[in-house]
Amino acid sequence: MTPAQRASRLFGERFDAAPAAVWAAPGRANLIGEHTDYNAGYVLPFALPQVTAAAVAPADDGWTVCSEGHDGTVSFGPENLSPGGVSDWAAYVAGVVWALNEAGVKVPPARIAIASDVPIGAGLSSSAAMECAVLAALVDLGGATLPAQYQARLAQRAENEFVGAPTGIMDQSAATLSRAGQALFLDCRTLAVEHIPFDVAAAGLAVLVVNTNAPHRHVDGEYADRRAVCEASARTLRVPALRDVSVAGLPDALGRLDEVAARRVRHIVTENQRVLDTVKILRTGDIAAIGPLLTASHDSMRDDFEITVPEVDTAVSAALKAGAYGARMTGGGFGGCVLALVDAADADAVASAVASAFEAAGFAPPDSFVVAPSQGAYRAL
Ligand code: GAF
Repeated sequence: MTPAQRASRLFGERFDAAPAAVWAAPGRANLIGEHTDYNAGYVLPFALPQVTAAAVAPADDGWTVCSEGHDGTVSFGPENLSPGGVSDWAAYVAGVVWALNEAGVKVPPARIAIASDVPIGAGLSSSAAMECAVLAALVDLGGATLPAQYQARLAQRAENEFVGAPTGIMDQSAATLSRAGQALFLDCRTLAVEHIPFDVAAAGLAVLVVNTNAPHRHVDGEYADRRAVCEASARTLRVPALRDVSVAGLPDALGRLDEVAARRVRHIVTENQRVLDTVKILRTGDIAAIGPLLTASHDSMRDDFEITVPEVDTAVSAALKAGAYGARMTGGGFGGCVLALVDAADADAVASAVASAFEAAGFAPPDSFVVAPSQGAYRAL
């Protein structure tokens, strides 16, 4: 059963009624452009086939939500709609209701059931998938129409201001705006979007995602720290954001920063350039040729931005050794997933090579799966 069908079934079980609509929104992998979004830079994510589905129907008052894997239901009303008013997983749902209210979009009282096949806590944006599915479902239920980019912005507000995670706009944009067979080239300053052909299967290639299953270590604090260092560095350099430092201007900029800040800034500036270079190559149709840029991005995250962990580095090295064109950690870091660009025929062999390397290193086994670039939020039922 798809997550949409499971959400619909769960709705029936918990609320003894049928949903009025079911919406789905995908997790994402980021092809390249890490930690550049909150520096007003460039990102190039694509949507995963794995989605979170939200089944909804009107209610008399307030909001009642349930989710697969969690007993019972959680209810909240207008009195709970301030940051901290709802905790745990239901905060992502309440945050969406809050963000819509804040934007003056009337949200109908509703019952909501959620099911997902996006791995949780793996750096594949399960939270953005939930926010975007719930948001699209509630907007639909209320009979409103909101531009997709605005929906992404409101979902980000839910995450930033209600849940309290200081993330950028990439994940909610990918969950909302992506198209099948394409990567989403997003300028995080102007929010200009371009869909870049990325039909790996048609090119005889595959994107292998390796979930390292490495326990996330201090993710929230480390993410906030990286963001704070980037913003402080932009102030020192007297630019609005690190996006405004060019590769040519980098040597001068680095000389004005302390050693750690200099490395953080070098990652952001070179990573923005790598996104632009990747887009340029993808436009030629030679997908395999982006491999070295993916690997260079990983090296930069490992050495300069320092957001990788041994499991992630091991997965990248093993994938490259087994013949991947390029490999890198994807997402915020400190655990999570690696993506490797491989010949489709080699995907299983690369996955086995990574598993063997994990065993040799004494790590818990990883989970590997091939993903196709998929579409953003859609009405599923
Ligand atoms: C997380 C955040 F949510 C994104 O906004 C982005 O900063 C990413 O980490 C790193 O590129 O997924």
